[in-house]
Amino acid sequence: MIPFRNKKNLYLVTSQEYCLQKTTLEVAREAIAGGIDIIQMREKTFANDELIKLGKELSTLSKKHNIVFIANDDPCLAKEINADGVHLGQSDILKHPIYKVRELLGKDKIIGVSTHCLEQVKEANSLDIDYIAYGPIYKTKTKDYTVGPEKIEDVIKTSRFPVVFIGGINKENIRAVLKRGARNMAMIREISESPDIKAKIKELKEIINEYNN
Ligand code: TZP
Ligand code: MG
Repeated sequence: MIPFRNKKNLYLVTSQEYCLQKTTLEVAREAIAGGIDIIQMREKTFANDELIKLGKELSTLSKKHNIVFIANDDPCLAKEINADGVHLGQSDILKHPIYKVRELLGKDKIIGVSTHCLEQVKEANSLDIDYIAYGPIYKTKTKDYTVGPEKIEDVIKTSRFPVVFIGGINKENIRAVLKRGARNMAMIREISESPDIKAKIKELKEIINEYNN
């Protein structure tokens, strides 16, 4: 298992759709200036050549600033752009069995898997992966259901991996997630739609740092 570099991580999931007037690359640059810890490229509308181009740019940028960079959905893309790892959903791991992904990427890369219930959290414990995501905690634009914050403590206790919480998290509700023990938080809109991304990241990290260990 490759641990995250930090104990608490603010994790930006990119989406050009929610970048308002900016490009994903510009949003990523501002997020890095604000102190983001992890960036995942998740661009559902991009063609493969666009993913490779942006992916290589984000990969180079992330390495320069010592940020963890993860590609979404596709282990081969992750390898091609030299990402630090790949994030896979429940349907992706049917197409790409984890042992094959591990074989392709090697032991020094990060593999993350999405979970949406305690059963999937338990199943993930038997996989050769490095972290899980759990959500959507609150209402979000990319999913038509929520799992709520109620099981956060159980998910953390059950998982042998670090857990990243995702889905509708913003500066108004983040304390409810932190109060239940969450320390890794992923967001699209709260960061990408902010008119001052650098300030937003600082503000979110200050709130996260109000909570110990
Ligand atoms: N997986 C679960 S919720 C979500 C993904 C990719 C979207 C999170 O976006 P936002 O804008 O932070 O709710
Ligand atoms: Mg996926």
